Amino acid sequence: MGLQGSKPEAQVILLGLDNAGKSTLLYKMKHNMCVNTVPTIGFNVEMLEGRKNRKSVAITLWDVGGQGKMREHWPSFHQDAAVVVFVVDSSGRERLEEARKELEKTLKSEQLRGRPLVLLANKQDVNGALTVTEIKDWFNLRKICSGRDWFVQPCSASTGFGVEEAFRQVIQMVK
Ligand code: G3D
Repeated sequence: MGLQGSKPEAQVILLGLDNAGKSTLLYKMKHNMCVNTVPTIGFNVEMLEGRKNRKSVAITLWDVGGQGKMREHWPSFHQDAAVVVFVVDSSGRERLEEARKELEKTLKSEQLRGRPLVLLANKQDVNGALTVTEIKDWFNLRKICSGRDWFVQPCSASTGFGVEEAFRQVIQMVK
């Protein structure tokens, strides 16, 4: 699946625990506006276009549901993914360990070997949200991302802070 035409195309998967803000981010990137979301059952998909080296790049962004049962299906989305985007609720310290385990498991997937990771430290608008440095340390990113490009982008899907930069990072990571 992809956009028609001669533009380079890439599949990007948007992963993260339920409630991390994946759907809100997807629609913020797409429409640059806030929408009310409902928990993702199955997946949402959007086709977006960005520019890299003055060329147009089309990406298909798959928002795979983060609820327990759906996580079993994440591997079926791995094969064609050019970039992995992992969304973290930076304000929800009590679920960080669960998120860390899921990210580690995802990065161990053979099909994702060497694929770049963009970690979105979402919900930065919430008081007390973890900073990028805290997130990098908590997730031990230098270690678990050895052998792949990675980047942490602070953002807020609610206010739009960092969302454009996040999208630009994703486009830059597409090979
Ligand atoms: P998911 O797709 O990862 O499951 P959603 O997550 O996009 O459905 O978002 C889960 C909840 O977090 C939603 O709130 C949404 O509005 C909120 N949210 C998403 N991003 C942000 C953010 O950057 N800041 C804040 N403060 N909230 C955010 P509800 O109340 O609708 O469940």
